[in-house]
Amino acid sequence: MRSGSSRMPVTRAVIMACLLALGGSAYAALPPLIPQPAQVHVGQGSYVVDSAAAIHVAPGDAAAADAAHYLADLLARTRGLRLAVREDATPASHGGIVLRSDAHAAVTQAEGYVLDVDADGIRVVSRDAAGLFYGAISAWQLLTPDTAKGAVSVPQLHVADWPRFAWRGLMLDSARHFQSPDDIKVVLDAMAQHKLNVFHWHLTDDQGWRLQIRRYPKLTEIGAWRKPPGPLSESAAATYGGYYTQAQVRDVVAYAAARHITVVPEIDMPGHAQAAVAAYPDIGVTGERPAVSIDWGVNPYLFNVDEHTITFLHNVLDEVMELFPSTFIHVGGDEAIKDQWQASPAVQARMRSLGIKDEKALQTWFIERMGVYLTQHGRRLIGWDEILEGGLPPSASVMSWRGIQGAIDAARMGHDVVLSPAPTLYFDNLQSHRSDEPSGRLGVQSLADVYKFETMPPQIPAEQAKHVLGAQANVWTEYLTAPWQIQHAVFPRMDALAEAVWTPLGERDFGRFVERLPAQFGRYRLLGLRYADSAFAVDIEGQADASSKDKARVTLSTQMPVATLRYTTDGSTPGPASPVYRQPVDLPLPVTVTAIPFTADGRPLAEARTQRIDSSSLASFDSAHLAGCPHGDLGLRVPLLPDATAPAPVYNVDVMNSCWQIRSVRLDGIASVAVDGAWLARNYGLAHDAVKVVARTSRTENGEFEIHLDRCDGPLLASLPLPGRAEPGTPFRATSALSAHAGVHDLCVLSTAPIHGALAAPGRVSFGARLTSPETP
Ligand code: TNX
Repeated sequence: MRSGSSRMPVTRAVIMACLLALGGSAYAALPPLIPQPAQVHVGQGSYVVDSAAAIHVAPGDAAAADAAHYLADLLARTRGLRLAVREDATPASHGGIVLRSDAHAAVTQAEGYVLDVDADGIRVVSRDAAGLFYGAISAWQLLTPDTAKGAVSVPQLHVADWPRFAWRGLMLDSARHFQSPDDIKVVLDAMAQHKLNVFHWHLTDDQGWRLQIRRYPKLTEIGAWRKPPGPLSESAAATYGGYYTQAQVRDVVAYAAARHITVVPEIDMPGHAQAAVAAYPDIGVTGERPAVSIDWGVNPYLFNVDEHTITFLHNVLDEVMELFPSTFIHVGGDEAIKDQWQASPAVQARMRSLGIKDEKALQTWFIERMGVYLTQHGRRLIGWDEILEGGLPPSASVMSWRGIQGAIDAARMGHDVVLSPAPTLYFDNLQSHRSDEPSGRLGVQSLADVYKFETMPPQIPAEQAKHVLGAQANVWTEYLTAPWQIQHAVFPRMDALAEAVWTPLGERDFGRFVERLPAQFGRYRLLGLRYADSAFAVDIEGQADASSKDKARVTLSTQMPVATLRYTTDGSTPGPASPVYRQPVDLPLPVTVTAIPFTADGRPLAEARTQRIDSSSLASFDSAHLAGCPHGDLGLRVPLLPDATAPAPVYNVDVMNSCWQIRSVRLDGIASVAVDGAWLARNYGLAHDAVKVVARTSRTENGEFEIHLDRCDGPLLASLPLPGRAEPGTPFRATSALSAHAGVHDLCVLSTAPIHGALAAPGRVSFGARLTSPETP
């Protein structure tokens, strides 16, 4: 259907008016495209697409047909627009949407495209299939500026777009927790919709071998299953695991390819090998058969360095290469502590006979045996930056994760590199301190932190810049146990990542990015993706009033600045007429505060959050307020059991130091404390760091929670003996009287429980008047 601004028939004008009322042209100034294209020029007038429009492709233009069908399907699912895909001899003469492969398209860069919207319709042209696909994705975004259904008006515009980097990736760890092929496909679709093109699939680790290898069936018969810690650990039903059959892998690889995504498999070696060694002890160093690990972190099991093991791994790589057409094959190389190699006379003898000076150099030799093998088969090896340590294997490309130094060093030496530095691009990090944030690492990496990431390290000289292939985010899944948690961790930080790898540096602008986000959030809702609204969700904090027990000072805040916060105090959902929050308000108790953040044009940016504030909630502190102590380095938010998938409960722990701080507690009138806590599994491989775990002397059999005034070495206010150490996953409540103090104080909670066996963690600390009636949250 055509419509120019000048020749719009009356019925169209009516539709347009409705669209305007619905916010259909809200983006006239800022097309809702993520990632922001290289060039956008918005013109005058608009074009309306309704269900009478078709998507036109030339006969024989397979790339256009593929992109057209993907677009048609997306539009049907999200906008309710069912557009026919038509093969027309002369598609350029039609209105509607035209997709066309064109060797002379004005954008010459690989994966680039040109998109025009004018009075005649929407046209996308590209020199390659990926570009056409990305143009179709941009068209979809232009047609979904909001969550309304049906006809949509698109402003006239011209887009010329191409990616800044060739490697635009996401790594997913399917070893620590397993995702079904359907869950993986959800991730692949979302990647494609963000113009990301490399899916790095972490398929093997200490906790599971997830890839069927025909020649070595025990890798999955044994290596894909583990016995989780917890009350049911002895029952067969508690076995955790899963693996991908070769047929499923082919299906996933084809699904990705249809979306212009390359799947880069990772077979981790020589460390993170425990599941493989559990399946075939003869490829391990000690000859003993370990269990498939249930401990996250660093485990000691390495592959052997004898020819038998090298051949075994070459045979595995044969099947890997058969399944994955990717040029790059990832062989891990990370976190391989060398204890087993050092302790083994056979490995030491082999090292000497090879003339290799130490175990780091032995790892280089080991990796290079894989690199040469892959090169012989026309592939390229990539590994984590530890492969630099013993001298960089000549054939290797480097994925740098321990900051960016590995990338700088390797690029200077002329090797290709991909950046995925921790902590910024580690999406297992929480994105806010909110108590409704699910499990993950406690080092918060907000949406803004990810947006600030710059892929090209300035230390890399211009002539070596070509070695920076791009960047990826890594989704490690120790604490992301279910697909919804992966989605929460990935969206919307994937939007920030997409701009880091696609958008020209000069076009990146966080403020304008945030303005384009509401439309993207709408698409997430239409697609049923469980995105995080953490950056905008309202924190509702009550502060006890010193002079009166009957009121509290309530502060509303958000991580990102937002145009308007509206709130209610009667339990209703805030709307356009609700009070606007400007500064902390004193409210009579009890009160239920509900708040929603809005954009300048009145669109909600987050789900409503509600908080009941009364005298007991003012004296009760949950995971948002139980911060770790200085110098603890392994801060985590964990579920009750390592494989639990429920959103709650979660517990903040620091595996290295069982210490928590609570800020600004009013102690006037407080005479008791209750801690709702749990015994958690201590399933962490700490390797050489195990000696650094802080141990404290306990006074009672199971240890206690000690509460100290002001500082962790301050006066002891209360000591709460911990109940009998049951199985991990057991919640408990510990209570105690508390010595009287006045005023507002910081408090420190210490656990004196033994550092072996289950780990005690507080989930909520509540203060009350008398011990006989500890306040319940
Ligand atoms: C380090 S990053 C690892 C992984 C963990 C990750 C997060 C890297 C190459 N190795 O084994 O999953 O930290 O805990």
